[in-house]
Amino acid sequence: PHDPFATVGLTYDDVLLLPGESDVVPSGAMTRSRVSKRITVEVPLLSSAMDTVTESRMAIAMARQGGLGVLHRNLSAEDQAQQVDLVKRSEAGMVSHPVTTSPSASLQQVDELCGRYRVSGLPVVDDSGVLLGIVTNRDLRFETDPTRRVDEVMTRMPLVTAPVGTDPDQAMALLAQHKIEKLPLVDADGRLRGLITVKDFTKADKYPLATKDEVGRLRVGAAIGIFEDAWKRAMLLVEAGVDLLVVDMAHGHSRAVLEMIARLKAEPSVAHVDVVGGNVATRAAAQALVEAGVDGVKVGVGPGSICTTRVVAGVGVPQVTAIYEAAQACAPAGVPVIGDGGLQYSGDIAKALVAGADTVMLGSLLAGCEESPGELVFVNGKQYKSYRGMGSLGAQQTRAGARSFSKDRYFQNDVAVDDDFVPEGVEGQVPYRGPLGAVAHQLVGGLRQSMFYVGAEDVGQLKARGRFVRITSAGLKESHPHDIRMTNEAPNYTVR
Ligand code: RVP
Repeated sequence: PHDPFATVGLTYDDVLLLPGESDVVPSGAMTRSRVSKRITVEVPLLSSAMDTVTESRMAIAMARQGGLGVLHRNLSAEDQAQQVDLVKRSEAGMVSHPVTTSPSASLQQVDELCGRYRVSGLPVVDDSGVLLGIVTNRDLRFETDPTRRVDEVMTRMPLVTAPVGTDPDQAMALLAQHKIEKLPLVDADGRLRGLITVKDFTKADKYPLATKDEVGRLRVGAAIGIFEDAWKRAMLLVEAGVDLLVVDMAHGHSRAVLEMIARLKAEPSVAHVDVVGGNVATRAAAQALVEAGVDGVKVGVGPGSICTTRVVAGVGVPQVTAIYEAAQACAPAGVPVIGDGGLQYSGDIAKALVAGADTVMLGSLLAGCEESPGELVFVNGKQYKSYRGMGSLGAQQTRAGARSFSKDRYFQNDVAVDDDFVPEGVEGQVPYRGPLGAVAHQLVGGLRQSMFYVGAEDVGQLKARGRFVRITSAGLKESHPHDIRMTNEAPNYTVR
């Protein structure tokens, strides 16, 4: 018979990891994991597809740190694809499709392009792609007239170039020998085929863990929906070079989501892109996504810090149980699980992995970073950044302003007026945290400490060896600093 009280739901604050015998030192712990079937990350952290968390700047920063950003979809498909493009061109061993300019362009246009792509110069090509010269900050430094033409100031051929296929060591030697910063790669007909820059080498040294594709470009994910425009959006994102599509709905266990996934997996032009589906919180839902052919399953119904689904609809599953249940369906099929939402502290990352997740997705923990969209606000002398749910009224209003191209994650795309909208999220602020690098350092450092305590050299061992102890509210109180007046917050601990 139907038993409505079948399971107990536990979340991060209900459990702790048991310490286990350990020969592992934190610095020796390996945090590599899988986001989806074909995408590996050195750091198992993803940034949420939210308009106060992930645009191109955050996605670039996340990939550099060894994680992955998932671009939000509260903007036009064209703008979202443009952000994919920005990430893919940002840094690489080699830029295969460098941004270029033409001899007749104005210096002002060059300046705008350089600013948009954060580059210091552009190769100049003719209509058929033949390299004519290069215009860099050296050529521009003493120019005062922005209307001058590129061909009046550019450094002309012959330039130092290299053939397609030049390896990084040879390229570096050429850059050093000629004391130049950019090395265009050309084919036998003199057409520009790529660009290698000094900056890319220094970045490679600076970000050894960076998440990169086969040709050395940073990886990026992007969220899409299920309504009419979603297919077109997906195709634009794929064209722009996206690595991961996330069919991102509040209720992933629905026919439209499963159909969208199956359709994407059947599309030849998407074959090289992994497709994640979500969000789900039960074993049956995860099983349905697996059967639809997903490369990854995103778990979380209601755990988010800004989410009100569990009180508005009374629906959800506490996140540790939700991850555990989903993993029961995903692990046997070799489909990675993303634990999305509800993480408050670095210790929650290891708890998610032990419960069955392969990576976690973070919103509130990253919204305060310099790289997240939005301005700093001052409140009583402290710095904050705004953070809001994608199901909040504010996010809905942004969406309504762009009604024609973006549809709702909460299945309310027909709602025209604010008064009719039933929000499932709130708007707020989080403390400013500075650059992602420092924040990620604390989060990954915490995970390494977890692995040390559990005695796990890598994520596989963490999953295999990790055991939970259930705690009570007295145990939770004991876990946090208590019975003192805190005089100094730590970089990884603030009172909420
Ligand atoms: P958190 O990290 O706890 O801030 O949660 C972030 C997650 O919350 C997102 O990745 C998303 O799955 C979910 N979310 C986003 N908007 C809303 C909402 O408005 N309810 N929820």
